[in-house]
Amino acid sequence: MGGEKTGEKVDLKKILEVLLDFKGKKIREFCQERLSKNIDPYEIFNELSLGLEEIGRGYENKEFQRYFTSDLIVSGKNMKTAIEILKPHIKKVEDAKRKGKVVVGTVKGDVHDIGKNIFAITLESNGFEVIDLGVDVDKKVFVEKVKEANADILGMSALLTTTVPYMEEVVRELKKEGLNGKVKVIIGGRATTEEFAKKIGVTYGKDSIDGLKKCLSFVEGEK
Ligand code: B12
Repeated sequence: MGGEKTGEKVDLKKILEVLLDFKGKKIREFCQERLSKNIDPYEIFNELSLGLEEIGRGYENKEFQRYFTSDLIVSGKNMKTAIEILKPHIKKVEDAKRKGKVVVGTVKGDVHDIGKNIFAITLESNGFEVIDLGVDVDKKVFVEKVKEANADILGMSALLTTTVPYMEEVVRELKKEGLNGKVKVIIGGRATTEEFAKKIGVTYGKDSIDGLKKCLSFVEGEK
């Protein structure tokens, strides 16, 4: 997908410096520099995500807390800038006959949307029409939009262990509204697991590329 890998790795220290720059200048320079080296935008997302993981770990470690909520905010904001810069460089599939409609959103109580946005861009670049409901989405809204758009697929994201169970409520609501089987459901986000997906009878996407593959298999299965 996209450009070549040069094999050159950036070190974590540099990535952290870029993500934690509250002026937001370093992230622009970083993205431009990596793009000029013909590095695939997905590879750049992955590099930056390693930094987010590290910040998450340093935040979680209460005994020796290295990062704080302000760091989560700054790194989140910089990652969103990176998405804006990298989005136009993601290769679009040219034979993109419309593959299907996907409603996506982060579930109620959860405002993390970086991964969900990457997933949405991945789908769009590969011929899907995406209706993005944003974050903190209520089950009624998910169901209403799926119906309104006559969507083929519903994609839900969650990054908090406390918001994952809400996905089951959405699935129940879909069943209640007679949409069971009519719309395929895929879940993802750091706090979700394959086991949980199985338990609630939906599909799991480990990352945006795996999610894309599964969405393609849903619509191809229908033809
Ligand atoms: C940035 C960040 C924030 C930012 C979010 C900004 C934004 N616009 O998203 C802000 C500051 C808002 C934030 C707030 C909070 N955060 Co926060 N945050 C993070 C951080 C550092 C990075 C998250 C991220 O974007 N990762 C990168 C993306 C690319 O990864 P991803 O979302 O998993 O997505 C990939 C895949 O999972 C997949 N994917 C994602 N969604 C979907 C959907 C589908 C359908 C598919 C197929 C695939 C898919 O594709 C993506 C790319 O491949 C993480 C640490 C971490 N390690 O993740 C903590 C983290 C998620 N946050 C955490 C916490 C605790 C909080 C707060 C409660 C902190 C507080 N005290 O206020 C609040 C909660 C707010 C709320 N109600 O939601 C914890 C959660 C712990 C837990 N077990 O629940 C984490 C893990 C940090 C930690 N280690 O403690 N946070």
